[in-house]
Amino acid sequence: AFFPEKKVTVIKAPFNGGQGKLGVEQAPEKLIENGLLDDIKEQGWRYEIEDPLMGDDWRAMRADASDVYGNCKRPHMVSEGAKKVYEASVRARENNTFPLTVGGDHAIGMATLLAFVKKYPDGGIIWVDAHADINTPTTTESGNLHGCPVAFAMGLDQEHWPADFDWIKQLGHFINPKQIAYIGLRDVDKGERKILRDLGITAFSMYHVDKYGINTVVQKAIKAINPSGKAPIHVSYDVDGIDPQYVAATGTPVRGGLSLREGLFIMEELAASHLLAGLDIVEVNPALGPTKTHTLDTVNTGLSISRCALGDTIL
Ligand code: HAR
Ligand code: MN
Ligand code: MN
Ligand code: MN
Repeated sequence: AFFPEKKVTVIKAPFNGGQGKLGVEQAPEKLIENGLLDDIKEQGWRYEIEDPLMGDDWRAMRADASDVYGNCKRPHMVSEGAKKVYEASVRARENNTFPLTVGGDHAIGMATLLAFVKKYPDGGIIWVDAHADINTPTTTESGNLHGCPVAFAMGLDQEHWPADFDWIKQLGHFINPKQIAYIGLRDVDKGERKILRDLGITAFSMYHVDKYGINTVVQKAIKAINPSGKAPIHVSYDVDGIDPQYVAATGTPVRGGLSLREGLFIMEELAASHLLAGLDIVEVNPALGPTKTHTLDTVNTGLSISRCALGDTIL
C-alpha cells in the first residue's frame, strides 16, 4: 500500500484565476461544510489540512488588468496559485499522505500533476473531464488557463510561455504523454485534438464509454498508463466529466456526460485496485446552480467522488 498510515492531506485550493466566473473559489468550504472531513474520518483515515493560498490577496490579483500575456488571461495569478499548490502537494508527497486537493478551477491541476511525478516519475494519471485541458498558450481560444494545465505539466509550447511559469521549467521534470489517460471527453478544441493525436495520448471520450462500457474503459485506461500494473495512479477529477443533470453547478457544463454511477465507478475501481495515490476534485462552482437543489447535488457529487476514492471496500 502507498499509504500505510492512512492519512489524507486535504489541500484547499480556492482558486478562480484560471477562468472567468466567480464562485468556484467557494467550493472547498462548501464541501467541508457538507461533510468532507467527517467522511474521511468515517472511512478510517486521519487527515490534516493545508491551506496554501491563505494570506495572498487573490481578489486584487484577479482585478489586475495588466496580468495578460498574448492570449493568456491572468498568467501571473495562475502561476502564483499553482506554485503554492505545488509546494503543498510536494510536502504531502514527502510525508506519504494521500493528497486530496479540492479546487477551485482546474488550472491547479498542473501543480498536482507535477508534484505527483516528482515523487513517482513512472506514475499514471487519469484525467476525468468533459474537456482535455491541453491547450497551449498558442492554441487556447478562450485564454482561460484552466483549459491549459495538462500542456503546462507536459512542457508543451514552452517557447511561448509567459515568464511567470519559468519556475515550472526549472523543476527539471514534466509529465510524459504516455503516462496520462482521459475519460469522459466530449468538448475538445481543434488545436487540442491535434495535440492528442500527434502525441498519441490515450483518450476515452463519451463515445468510447458508450461503446465499451465504463468498466472496460477504466481497465483500458489503467493498462495504458500503468503497464507494470504496480505504479501509483493520480486522478484529476473535473466534476464536469459527469453529466450536468447531476452536476449543474459548474462553469462549463457539457451535455451528454458520464452518469453519476459511471463517474463514481471510476473511483470505486481505482480504490479497489489499490493503485490510487492522489485525487483532485475541481470545478464545483456553488454560485452557479440554477437552484439550491442543483448546487447541493453538485456538492454531494464531489463528496461521493471523495468517498469512493477513499473507500477500501465497496460493501
Ligand atoms: N477548451 C476550452 C478552453 O480551453 C474549455 C475549457 C473548459 N475547462 C474546464 N476545464 N472546465 O475542464 O477554454
Ligand atoms: Mn509574474
Ligand atoms: Mn472540464
Ligand atoms: Mn478540467
